[in-house]
Amino acid sequence: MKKLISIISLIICAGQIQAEDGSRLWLRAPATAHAEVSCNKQSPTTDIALKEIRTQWRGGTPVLLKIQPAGKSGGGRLSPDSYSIRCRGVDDVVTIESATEQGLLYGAYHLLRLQEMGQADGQLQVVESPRYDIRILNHWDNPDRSVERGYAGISLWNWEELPATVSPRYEAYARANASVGINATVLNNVNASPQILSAAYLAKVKALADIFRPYGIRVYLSINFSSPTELGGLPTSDPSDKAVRRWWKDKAGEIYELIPDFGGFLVKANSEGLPGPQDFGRTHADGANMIADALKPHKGIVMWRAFVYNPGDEDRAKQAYREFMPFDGRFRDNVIVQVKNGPVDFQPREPFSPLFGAMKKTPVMAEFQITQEYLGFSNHLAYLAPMWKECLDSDTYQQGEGSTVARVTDGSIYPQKIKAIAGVANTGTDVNWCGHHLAQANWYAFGRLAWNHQLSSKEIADEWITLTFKDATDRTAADFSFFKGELSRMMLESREAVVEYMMPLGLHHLFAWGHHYGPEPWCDIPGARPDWMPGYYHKADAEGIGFDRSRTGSNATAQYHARLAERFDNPATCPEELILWFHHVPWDHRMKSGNTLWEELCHAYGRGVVRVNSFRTAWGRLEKYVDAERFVHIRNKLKIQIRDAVWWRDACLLYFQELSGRPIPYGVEPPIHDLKRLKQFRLNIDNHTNVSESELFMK
Ligand code: GCW
Repeated sequence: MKKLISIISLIICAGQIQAEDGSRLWLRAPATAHAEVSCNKQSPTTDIALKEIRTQWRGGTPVLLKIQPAGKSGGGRLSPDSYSIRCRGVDDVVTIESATEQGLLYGAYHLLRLQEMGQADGQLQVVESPRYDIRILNHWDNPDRSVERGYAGISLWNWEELPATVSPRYEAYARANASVGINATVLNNVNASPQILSAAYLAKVKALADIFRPYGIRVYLSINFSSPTELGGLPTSDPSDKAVRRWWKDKAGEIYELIPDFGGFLVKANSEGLPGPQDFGRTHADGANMIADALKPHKGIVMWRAFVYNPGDEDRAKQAYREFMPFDGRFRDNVIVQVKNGPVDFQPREPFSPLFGAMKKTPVMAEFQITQEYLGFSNHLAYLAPMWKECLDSDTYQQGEGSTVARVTDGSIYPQKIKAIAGVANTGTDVNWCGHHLAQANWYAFGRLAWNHQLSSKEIADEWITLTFKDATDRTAADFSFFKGELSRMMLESREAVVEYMMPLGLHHLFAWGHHYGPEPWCDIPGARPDWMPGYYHKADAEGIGFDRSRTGSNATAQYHARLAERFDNPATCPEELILWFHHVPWDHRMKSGNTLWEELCHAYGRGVVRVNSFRTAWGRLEKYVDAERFVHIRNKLKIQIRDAVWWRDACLLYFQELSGRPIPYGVEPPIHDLKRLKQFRLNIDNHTNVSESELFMK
């Protein structure tokens, strides 16, 4: 009998224990509550909100969800996603109000988040409205389920099985997004296959859109500009051709038949070999406007990317501005220009793109990269909120002081009809969604910043850590606060650490040929595009290092507002963290610290490695505060990160030392590698997705 009882209790326990595999993301509250909750409207979206609260709210007080017609909320134009949460105290009901069901759902997630943070007791007085109307993920997912620059398995979208079979992950994805305020998704790669617009694929897209809709997530697609030819069989895809225009109109009509709330198209055109209007002697505006016209009757929009650069140009960093500024004000009102945060390409540190604020008559949106193409894939800890905030908080000065990138894109300064922000997703089929448990924080942070760019990186990290780890083991509050403090410090320092061991002081694009993981500052492939070679960017020689973009060089500085141009132009006033972005600096140049540039560079590389080592030590101390599964996973990732940081430091310092001819200063750990061997070393990268143990340290 005794034996039987213990077997039964074992079974019951086993049923309750959830694997700490990261699959639950930040949504870990037990769904065991039976809260009293009601709503004055019934719909699939309010049903979700009701269920979330009913099963998770443990506050004791009943919750009331109330649709409150717009206008009664007072004040200027409120986003339809706005909501309020009110409660006067323990004896009062909690009331969540919004003009829309969507707003109620956001309010529900907010209330549950407060509960998990221990902030939902007593009085509540919350009013929320998002800064951007469109908070969108860009998936670089291909029809064959490979993911360009994806490091977390293959694509979530199982195109082959769709539309007949739908994975439960689709809904889990929608829920995770809704819980952080993300309300839109581009399903496929900007390097788009024309196939995505075929009837067969549109049926699959519709299946996903139907699942996402109740969570308030609209679907968008990336399109290939040559689709009229490639898919439609037309002899041309020239935007001024009548049949081409007709084709796009019909295609839009077909899509909206299936998906009435379809969002629109994202377009990469005349960039990196993709087709575009310039192939027919037309302009970006001609191309974007033609597509905008096709979408207009359905209220769809075009997000036209400004990521363009031609081989052989003197300075890649100048090209987007040069190509797009002449078209300011010449786009239809349902077009928004999507600009990467920096002028080159998602490097660990770049100045903001000069297009922000400069395009005054065209809505502009920022594109951030959540997936870590240039920051160690899903192997390195790199919490990216500080990087995105650095961009959002940068002052463009275009309309006087305080014209930050955030404010010139969120409608505070320019009367933009479309207000949007995009992040290139880091999700895939890995059980933990993002490859690295700690990379989930970047998905979370993108959503939170897209909602409110004034949140601090620390606030977001603390929230995410609490939601993701608080209930992981049986710990006291003091223990958890220690854990949170340590992990939050690691996360907040991590992006700077990556900058230091990869590309400090404004260096950029020192990556190896064939992958963007490891260093190859020496790489020079005969016949390859010069602007794909590290030497194009670092320009290191016996005199010094760095790209002269000042007025004595490429004059990229002139693309910024005069106040910044002046600051960037002068090595004495240029922020040192960007000095090699804007200047070719002699090795013996005196830095503010008193070190020469060479010494400063060495110290930065050295510091990067020291920091990552300190992360490992800190994490080691946290073992008893966290479940074994995630502890080990993160510890192993940190091991890889240290190996790579040392590899970066050694490759860069040893190579640049050949040119500088100066010793590694005292206080910097001397390289452990041999340059000749590093140059011969080829990383065995399996489809760019999984960099496991390399032979780097093998004899
Ligand atoms: O960062 C570069 C990537 C390409 C990418 C391109 C882009 C989707 O290396 O893989 O292509 O940018 O943003 O279009």
